[in-house]
Amino acid sequence: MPNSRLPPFDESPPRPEAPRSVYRAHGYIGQSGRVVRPLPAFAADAEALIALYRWILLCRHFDTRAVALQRTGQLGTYAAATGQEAVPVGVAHAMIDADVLIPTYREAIAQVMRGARFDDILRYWGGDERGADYAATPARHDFPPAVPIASQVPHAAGVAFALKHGHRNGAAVCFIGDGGTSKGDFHEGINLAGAWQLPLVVVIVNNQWAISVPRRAQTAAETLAHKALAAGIQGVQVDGNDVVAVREVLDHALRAARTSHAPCVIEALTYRLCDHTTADDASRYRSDAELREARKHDPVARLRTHLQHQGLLDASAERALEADCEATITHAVDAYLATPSRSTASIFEHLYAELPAELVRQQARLAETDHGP
Ligand SMILES: Cc1ncc(C[n+]2csc(CCOP(=O)(O)OP(=O)(O)O)c2C)c(N)n1
Repeated sequence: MPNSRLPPFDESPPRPEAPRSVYRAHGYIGQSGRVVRPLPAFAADAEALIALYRWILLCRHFDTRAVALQRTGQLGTYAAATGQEAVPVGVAHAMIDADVLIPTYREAIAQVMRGARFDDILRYWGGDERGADYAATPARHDFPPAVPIASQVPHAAGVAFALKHGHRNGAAVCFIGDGGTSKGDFHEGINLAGAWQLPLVVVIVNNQWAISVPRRAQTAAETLAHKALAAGIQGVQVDGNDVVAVREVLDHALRAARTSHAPCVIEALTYRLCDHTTADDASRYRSDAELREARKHDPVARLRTHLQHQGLLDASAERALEADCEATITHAVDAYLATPSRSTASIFEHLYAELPAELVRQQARLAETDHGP
């Protein structure tokens, strides 16, 4: 018996013709810091460019301090973004409040740009759940970092579904690493976005390494953006060390997602200049020569050189900016270190609205044996 409640196939929503190839987005600021193509309108504004530079610089300062805190036993572990800062900064800069950010463990700066605080991020990595409880919007309606690899992509498709069917003018923006695109969850999430035409933008941060596994050993796909084609959605490659290009590509993708629910996969080409996390030693699997070569593409140096060439950043302005970043991060570190620790029992507080029986048992057992911090 056919199920009369299911619509006949020809009533499914019309879909745009599926893309047949990926496209490579234009670059704007070349490796030498010179403009290689007229800048898009937003970047013609000197203040906007300086603001982007400040975020990129803040990210680098924060990472340096967070790693130092871990090395001195004051932070659990940490995943720095050194070398790939232009991706999260360009992405978050293009987002509007109605969008929803679904980050991994390496996009702290994007979270901060959306209202999380640096001291929240430190609390999170220090093992304190309060570090994922952001007070300010839009960070408050965003997701906390996903540590399981790729599980966030189906979640993001669900967010995009809710945005579309709740008639909200926003898109879901999901980050994933190059290694994460080998996982089934990635394909499942983008497949759903294509089938249901969801306002989902997936940003693949291709930093070339999944811990010790290089991109070339990970997949035979020509580019990671090509993986979008199997889902019937557009794949785009962009120079992830050119913050203007990242910002511009995201702006287009987000507008299309918000206005016509067109999903998109964007592969941002960049490089992780640091260890995978503070628990890693990248020199065990990566050559010095490769690292030296990658340093020539450093996004911080590229934007700084560009600003200097344009006469937008002289030595004293740069010193002031560096001092400002250092003071901001010091303030956050002080707030983190001054946070009173919580009782061990608090580990039960943020998991469930109602604790399952087994956890109730464990909680009672802890109460019998725990004699305070
Ligand atoms: C489901 C799952 N499997 C394995 C791991 C262990 N793990 C942590 S990071 C990582 C590699 C991730 O590489 P990539 O996706 O390229 O992201 P990157 O860390 O380079 O930003 C792995 C396998 C995990 N966190 N989750």
